[in-house]
Amino acid sequence: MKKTIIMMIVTVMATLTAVADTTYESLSFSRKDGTVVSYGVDGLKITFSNSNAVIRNNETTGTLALNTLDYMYFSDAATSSVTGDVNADGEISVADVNAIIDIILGAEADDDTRERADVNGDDEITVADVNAVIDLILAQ
Ligand SMILES: [Ca+2]
Ligand SMILES: [Ca+2]
Repeated sequence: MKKTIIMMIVTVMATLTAVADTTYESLSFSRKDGTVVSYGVDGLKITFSNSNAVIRNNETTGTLALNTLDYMYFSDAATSSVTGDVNADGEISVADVNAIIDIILGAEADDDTRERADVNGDDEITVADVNAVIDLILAQ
């Protein structure tokens, strides 16, 4: 019995240590329709008003209707299921055009970001992806 309790304490402490050592970079929101949007944790603030969550960080501001949200989670990389949303802020905008251009010009980007930057899905990040995002912006 004593051994079991000690093992449980060790397990809990190991888990807490693991959590404390993990640096999460994004808070992701999964919507009921299956779409996901992420916000970087730098300067992250969430306020609630009029049945919306208003998410602000050092880069952007987003509004999510609470009744469309399924769950949220911290993750070590930003994710977005919106095609063309390269910077994973939930919107398709000129910031995503800039993100692709930065990658074309040699800026470092993680695999997830590179995957999002390949908007036309031909496994290359080129000016064709810039055009694809511009088309998406103009189609909004
Ligand atoms: Ca975006
Ligand atoms: Ca491409």
